[in-house]
Amino acid sequence: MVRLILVLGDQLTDTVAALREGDPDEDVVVMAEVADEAGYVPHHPKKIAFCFSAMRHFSEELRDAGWTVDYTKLDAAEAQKSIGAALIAAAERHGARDVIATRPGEWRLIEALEDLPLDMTILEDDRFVASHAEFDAWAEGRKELRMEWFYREMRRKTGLLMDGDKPVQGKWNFDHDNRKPAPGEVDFSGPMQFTPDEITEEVLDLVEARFGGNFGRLKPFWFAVTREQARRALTHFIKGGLPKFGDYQDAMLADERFLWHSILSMYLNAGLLDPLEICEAAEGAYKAGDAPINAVEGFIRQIIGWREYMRGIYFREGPDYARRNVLNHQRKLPDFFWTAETDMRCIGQAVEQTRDEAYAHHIQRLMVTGNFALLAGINPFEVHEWYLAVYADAYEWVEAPNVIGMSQFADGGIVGSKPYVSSGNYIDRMSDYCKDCAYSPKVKTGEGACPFNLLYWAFLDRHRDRFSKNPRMANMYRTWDRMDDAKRETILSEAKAFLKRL
Ligand code: FAD
Ligand code: DLZ
Ligand code: SF4
Repeated sequence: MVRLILVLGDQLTDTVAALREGDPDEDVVVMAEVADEAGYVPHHPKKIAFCFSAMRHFSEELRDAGWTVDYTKLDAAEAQKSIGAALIAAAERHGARDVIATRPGEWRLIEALEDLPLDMTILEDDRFVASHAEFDAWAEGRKELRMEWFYREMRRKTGLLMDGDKPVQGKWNFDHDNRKPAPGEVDFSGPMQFTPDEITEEVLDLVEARFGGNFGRLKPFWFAVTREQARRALTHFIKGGLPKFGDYQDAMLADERFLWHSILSMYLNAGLLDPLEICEAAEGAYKAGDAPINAVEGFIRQIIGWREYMRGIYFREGPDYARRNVLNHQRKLPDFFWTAETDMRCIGQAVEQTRDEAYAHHIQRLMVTGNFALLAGINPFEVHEWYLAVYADAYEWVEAPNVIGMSQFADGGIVGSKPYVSSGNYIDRMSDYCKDCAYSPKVKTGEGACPFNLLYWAFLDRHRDRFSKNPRMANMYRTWDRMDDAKRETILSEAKAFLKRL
């Protein structure tokens, strides 16, 4: 009897588990654009357009490869509201009961599939370096789940940048040579951009009509939407961006949105690229002498280290992870996260760029918007929903551990051993934002004081019980305690007044 093979919008890989299990001569692939997936958060229009266009292109590739594909467009008469409803309708159309799926990357959808009145087989998504069992075996019994130790296991497992059982050049991590402040000139043109074809144009019209009111600019739309295009974007980055990726990984410039970053996460997370093929391309550049070790090691660490580690944490911690809030932060997300209307230039710039590109790089996400939300005590679930909506690469398995764990410390320190907080000095050192800001990072209180400065000390003071014994934060508490009482009081009352105005 015919079986249905479910392929979701982030499972666009011809070797994804469900397709490997299926038989093109007998089975029917089900792909569906549905209102629930397009609307469970108000996704950025570019993210929806990317997803639908990549899905439509992939369905054509599957047909060319001999599969029967039952594809429903969002505006088709037979469109369904949810993936579950789409599967039930397809089961009726094809007289099927058995469904083979690859495990989705979000708990809500896993649970929805498990509840369906169909015979579901849900296979592990093995497009990752580590399986769930491998991650859990590594994590079991450890007091602290530090990414660096996990990363070394992944280096050994993949053999990337290894010299037998030793890391090449004798060191696992070359971060010491990285993270230089922003340079004056950027000699990389940024990500490869693609002109929309007919399929994408049709999607753009649909997205404009249905989701034009969501936060974010749909056009110009330049993303790759096929594996072949994503491969070209990869080659372009390896040649032009990778050599300086490490040096300027943490730098921020107002007029340079992409710097030497790869802008590959959306393709990787949707399945158009494979993590190992990206890492092997980077390692190849190192072996050919085209990129230095600090760049290549740093880049590979993000993928086989951080990315895999985040996924391990999400699935290990379970469905309640995104709701965690150990610091009991309850403030509402300020409107300027949606409007960019703020006199804090760093935030205005990060939000504007997010609105235009559905992209911001790691340090903008962590040390600008994330840092501010944490210092200001914004409810982490609201922060999580914002990040999930606005970035083209956002799926909960990778977004939640980055936001709830790394950025907001709402998991109590599973991902990070200390909160990522900083005053305005850090942003000033790593960017050119402050020189044109209404505030100054050098001013600590009173007229023109950078809000990050005020909020930073107020955060430490508010959470003294939790953090003052953390050896990595002891210095900051010593500095705070050395200030005279009057100065401390001024800082706290100005921070309070600022938060009241939010
Ligand atoms: P590059 O800087 O070129 O890095 C190369 C690759 O490494 C990325 O493509 C990505 O696949 C991987 N990578 C780097 N850092 C991480 C990380 N911390 N976790 C997982 N993968 C990583 N990444 C997402 O893919 N989806 C998200 O929803 C997401 N949300 C984030 C939210 C916050 C608050 C923070 C601090 C980080 C988040 N990240 C997320 C991680 C990181 O910011 C993005 O992966 C990166 O900015 C993507 O841009 P890029 O492709 O140019 O990456
Ligand atoms: C992100 C997204 C969007 C916007 N729309 C769809 C859709 O209509 N159909 C679909 O199959 N997938 C979509 N996706 C991707 C899913 O949300 C993603 O598969 C789950 O969140 C699990 O990671
Ligand atoms: Fe941001 Fe403060 Fe610098 Fe202004 S002065 S850009 S608010 S860090």
